[in-house]
Amino acid sequence: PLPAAFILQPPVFHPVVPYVTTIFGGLRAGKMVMLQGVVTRDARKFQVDFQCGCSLHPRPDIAIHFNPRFHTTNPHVICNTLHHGRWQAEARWPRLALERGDSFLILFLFGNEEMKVSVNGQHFLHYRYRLPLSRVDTLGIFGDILVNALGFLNIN
Ligand code: 9QG
Repeated sequence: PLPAAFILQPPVFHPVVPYVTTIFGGLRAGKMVMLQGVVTRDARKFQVDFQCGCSLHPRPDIAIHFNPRFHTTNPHVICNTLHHGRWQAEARWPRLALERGDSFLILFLFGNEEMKVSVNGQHFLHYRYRLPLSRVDTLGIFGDILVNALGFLNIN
């Protein structure tokens, strides 16, 4: 049989948001998720959730919630973890590398201990895992963006 690294997940073009998909084989160190899209002109916020399953009730754990917010006086980005229905302590980045109406390429790169995020080719943040990465098998994209392309890559 082929090693897992050879099993590729096809990219998705122009998925309608909200969009939820299975991550084939789940997440593990060395995987990367690429999101290319546009922030809507009147955006309030959007979120990319790396979820542990896709049940609606109860809500699944969210290992990593990446949440740019545009509607406050100081636009910012929150990352957090939802565990047993409870949000943990928010990690907050005061500067947003994105504005309403911007096109973007966001790369989520998964390492052993943390996820790194780059926005338009610039490192933006890293978020240390609070739940095991191996529990993540679902990606959810919600909120005020248009998605042009969503890709899944192995970088090792
Ligand atoms: O507000 O913050 C992240 O810490 C909450 C939001 C929640 C998260 C959370 O209401 O919103 O961003 O998925 C959610 O529940 C979204 C919509 C203290």
